[in-house]
Amino acid sequence: MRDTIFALSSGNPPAGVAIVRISGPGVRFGLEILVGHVPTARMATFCDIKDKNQLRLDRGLVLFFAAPNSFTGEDVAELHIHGSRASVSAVLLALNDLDGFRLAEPGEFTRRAFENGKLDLTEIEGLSDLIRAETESQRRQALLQADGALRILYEGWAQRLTHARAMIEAELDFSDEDDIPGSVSDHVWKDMDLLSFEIRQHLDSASAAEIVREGYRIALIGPPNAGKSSLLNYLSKRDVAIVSDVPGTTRDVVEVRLDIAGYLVIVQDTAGLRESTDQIEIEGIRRSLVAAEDADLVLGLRELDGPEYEFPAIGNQRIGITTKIDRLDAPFTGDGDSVGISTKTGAGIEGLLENIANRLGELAPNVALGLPTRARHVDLLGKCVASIEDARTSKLVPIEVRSEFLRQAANSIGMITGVVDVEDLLGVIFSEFCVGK
Ligand SMILES: Nc1nc2c(ncn2[C@@H]2O[C@H](COP(=O)(O)OP(=O)(O)OP(=O)(O)O)[C@@H](O)[C@H]2O)c(=O)[nH]1
Ligand SMILES: [Mg+2]
Repeated sequence: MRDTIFALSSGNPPAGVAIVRISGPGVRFGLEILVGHVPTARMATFCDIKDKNQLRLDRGLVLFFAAPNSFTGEDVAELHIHGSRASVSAVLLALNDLDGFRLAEPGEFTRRAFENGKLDLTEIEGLSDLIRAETESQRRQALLQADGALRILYEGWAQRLTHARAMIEAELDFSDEDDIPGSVSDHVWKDMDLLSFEIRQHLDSASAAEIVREGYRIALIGPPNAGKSSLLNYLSKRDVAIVSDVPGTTRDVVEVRLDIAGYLVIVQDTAGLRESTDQIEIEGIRRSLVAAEDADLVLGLRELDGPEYEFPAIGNQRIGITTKIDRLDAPFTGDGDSVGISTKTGAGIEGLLENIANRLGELAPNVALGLPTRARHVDLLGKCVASIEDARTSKLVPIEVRSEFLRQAANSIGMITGVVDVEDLLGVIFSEFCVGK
């Protein structure tokens, strides 16, 4: 018989309440021992919780979910106990004493849910993202995916591929007879053309999804003493990086995670760019350039009236910034199209943040849909499109071969949702979870 697994599913003690979750064939037996009976399914019941020697450990709400109507699809119980270290460990020890019970491995509850067909892989990934979400946009994207936005989309695509193959096979079977109109096959290939277009369009939004999930990367770039570290400290409201008037203060890339307009933004402070003979500084500068290369947005900082400076041509998008505008007696009126700021007075920084928020807002229309959030989705969808294109364009090969290409396309989608054998992937996906999920 399968083990019955248990774990603390809520956060680390101490807390007001802690939730211990139990799943498996031994749940009813465990409840008989711990609370003296199996409570009515889905009804919160206030109970004393005792160990197998009838020693009272705690009291709290107990919930029972009968299979298959539970998160895992097995019998499940939740014990809502006091969230102290001692209460939690007493209850976990008591559970461990029961025959066939053991502590769950990370992600094991979710794995059982997958094995029992409760969730597909994209929903599990959504759940994993939801548990880690730090910002509004991450929460929205993850919730959508956990609710099945991608599953429904991908299952629909897989069905169209299956349908197309069925039509092709039918044509094969009846090809001797003249009563299969050519328009059936026309219809099939038209739909495959459309499907390939839809998937490619969906793939176009992968970078927006990645920015939401992984964060929008901003690199602060510029000559020494431009005020890069001062800006990082100002934005993070902390003394994260060392600020000094010695040029070449920053060497390592220092990063902070901020929430701007509900998006996760990762701001990276970098070493000032200049010619140098110092080995450590040269390495720092190399890292600055890598950060700029990888950034979604580069802020090019230069101090007011500072020496002329030619920015290296790197980075996707860039905003030029003139710093230390507090040194002016008059308001900053502009220097080309650069934005003026001062970390001494805060001047111009509100406007800079709005500028960034607007750029992030341009991603938002996409984010309302289910997007491919992981490299493996993008990878497999790319393979799917390639197979559909092979099927569509290989007009000289036997129709069976074209049908086989469509089978491969459906297979790629099946690997995303997990209906096709993906044993080697499962370990990776479930290891993202903590114990108790
Ligand atoms: N007046 C004024 N001084 C500033 C401002 N921002 C930074 N400074 C000063 O400029 C000097 C350099 O600032 P940093 O933030 O260390 O400059 P950096 O670009 O990180 O320099 P490196 O790390 O050497 O590349 C420090 O003395 C800061 O106090 C500002 O807005 N106004
Ligand atoms: Mg610095």
